[in-house]
Amino acid sequence: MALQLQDVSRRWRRVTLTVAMAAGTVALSGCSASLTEQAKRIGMVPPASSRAPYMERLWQGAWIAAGVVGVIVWGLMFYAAIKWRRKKGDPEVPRQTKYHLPLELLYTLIPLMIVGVLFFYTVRTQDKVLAKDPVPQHTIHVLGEKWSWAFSYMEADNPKVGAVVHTVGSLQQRPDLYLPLGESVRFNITSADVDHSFWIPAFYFKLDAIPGHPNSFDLTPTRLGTYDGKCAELCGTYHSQMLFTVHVVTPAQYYQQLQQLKAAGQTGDYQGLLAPSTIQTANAQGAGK
Ligand SMILES: [Cu+2]
Repeated sequence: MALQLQDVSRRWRRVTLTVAMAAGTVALSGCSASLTEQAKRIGMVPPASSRAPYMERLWQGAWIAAGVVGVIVWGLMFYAAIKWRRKKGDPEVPRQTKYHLPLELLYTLIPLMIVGVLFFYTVRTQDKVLAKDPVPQHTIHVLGEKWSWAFSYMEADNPKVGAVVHTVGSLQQRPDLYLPLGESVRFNITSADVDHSFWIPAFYFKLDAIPGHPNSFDLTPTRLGTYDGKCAELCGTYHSQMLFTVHVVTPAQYYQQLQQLKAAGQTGDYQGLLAPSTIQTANAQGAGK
């Protein structure tokens, strides 16, 4: 009897161990897959826009270039420090070399080459990221205003909405920006007062909101979800609270949200709380900047 009980307990231990190992393997493999992905992105959040992959590749390339330069520089430093360390009988000060022309040319040309390569890839990426969609499916006007954001959806010609509708945020109420998954959106960005910067980290995109100087970019949201948006330009006292929430939803949910705004009477292209004369005075005084 005692032997039988021992057998059962041993079997149970084996079963428990097997289940624990299987669970551990599953947990670790899941963990390592997401860790591998995170490591590949070198600290960036998972991308959620059609323009993000270009930025991601530039980011990875810049780190690889920095890594290669770092390894070569550290290698040369350690090599020189070890090979030419002071030995017995060496003079107090080693031989001084000045005006070594080939060497000076080399360390002028190498940084120029590095800057040239980085410049080439930056311009190439910028062209792709800023490329305009010939016919964007949606246009949204973004207005930065101390200290929140307003979003006007230009859907007057779209029979599914039939009006321009808007959302206005405030310090007390963080605004929501709704975007349809897989449909191209043009953002026209401006400011009612000082310089702000419209930034959605998950889209790998930000652009300045400058009073009197509209900026514009196009992209297509590629992943459903809720993302943080923020102001990336130190614009004044409550800059850190200039936050908004981005919802990438299905086109049906997008139209539903816009219909709700229309029903609530939030129609028209929102121009800001400040009258133009106030804006000019504020700009002349350089308020908050
Ligand atoms: Cu701001």
